[in-house]
Amino acid sequence: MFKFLKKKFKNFEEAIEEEVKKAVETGNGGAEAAADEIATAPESKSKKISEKAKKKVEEELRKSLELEKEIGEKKKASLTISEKKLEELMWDLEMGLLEADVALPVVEDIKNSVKSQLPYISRKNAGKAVEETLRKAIEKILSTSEKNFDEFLKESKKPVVLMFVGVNGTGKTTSIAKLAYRLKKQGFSCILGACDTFRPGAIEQLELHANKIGVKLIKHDAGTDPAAVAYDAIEHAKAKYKDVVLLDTAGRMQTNVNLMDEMKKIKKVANPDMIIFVGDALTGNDAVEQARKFDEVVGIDGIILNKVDADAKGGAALSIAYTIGKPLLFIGTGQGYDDQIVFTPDWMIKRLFD
Ligand SMILES: Nc1nc2c(ncn2[C@@H]2O[C@H](COP(=O)(O)OP(=O)(O)OP(=O)(O)O)[C@@H](O)[C@H]2O)c(=O)[nH]1
Ligand SMILES: [Mg+2]
Repeated sequence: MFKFLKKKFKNFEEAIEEEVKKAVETGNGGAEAAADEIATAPESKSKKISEKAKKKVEEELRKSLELEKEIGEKKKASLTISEKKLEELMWDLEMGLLEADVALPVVEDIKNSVKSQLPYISRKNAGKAVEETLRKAIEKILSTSEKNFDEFLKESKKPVVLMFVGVNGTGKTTSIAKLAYRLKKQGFSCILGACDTFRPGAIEQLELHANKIGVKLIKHDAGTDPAAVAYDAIEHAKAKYKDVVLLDTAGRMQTNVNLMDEMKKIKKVANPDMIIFVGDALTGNDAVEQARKFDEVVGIDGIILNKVDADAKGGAALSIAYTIGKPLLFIGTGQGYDDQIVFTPDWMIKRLFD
């Protein structure tokens, strides 16, 4: 998982470390050494302060502040890698991220964060320091995903209606089955609505899952109006005091106007509490573009990204929430009911750096 992206980050860390080492060996690290020397000074200063503390506290404090400023300036001047080399390494990083299917705005953000922090990196443990800088940049990017789905569900008025949308084959039906399985285990009662009346076999596919998991399915005949199925599923849930309605919909290309219109109709009738876009991690930037289009047409509230188990690159998982501005709620890591993980920034950061 995400091997490719992980490697790109590692390469960058190692390249910076290598360059810093070279610069120190050839004697270009003087300013950095001076800064390191000064960096140890506040401790001795503070000892002095404690000795003469009573009278001179204010005076020392002022000196300390000046010293801190001085360290900052020296550190800034301490980068031992030439501007040209740095540009070269940044370029390699940028290309690596693009190859890993990281979306352009995310690449820009990472680049800017790293660029602004690099001048402060100490020559000691430069690789580790660069990793820390990258981690911080990634944390910031992933912070869009800090929505807590479980809290949302607990707090929402029942029945909570969830509508799943996305292009063909991204794993909508499987995601619904996984989520219903999870919710049932948590003690929520679920109703599945078979609103994919378009693709032959789609109703049977969902029915099979419903039977296996042990949840109720509401269905009409193939070819009928999916909005009517949604309506019935919700009415049923209200009458039987069920907690959650999960509406499957037919996969559609974001360019298919008729099917996109049909989705608007389902939305109008169902008035869902959450529209969840389901994407396929393996499609990289395309998944991000699809999410953007679905958001424009119908408005999405959250994202599930599937097939992450087979995704060596990692760009879609890193980029999708930040680019669309909607949280990545779950990721699919296989075909089994248990293969759905709550997405957290920490989860991804661990996989990229540990
Ligand atoms: N490896 C892996 N396969 C997955 C994952 N999620 C779904 N799949 C597989 O992807 C295929 C398509 O899944 P579906 O759930 O039918 O996709 P869909 O979006 O409902 O497809 P349509 O109804 O045709 O639009 C199935 O073979 C799933 O088992 C995942 O997280 N990892
Ligand atoms: Mg389906």
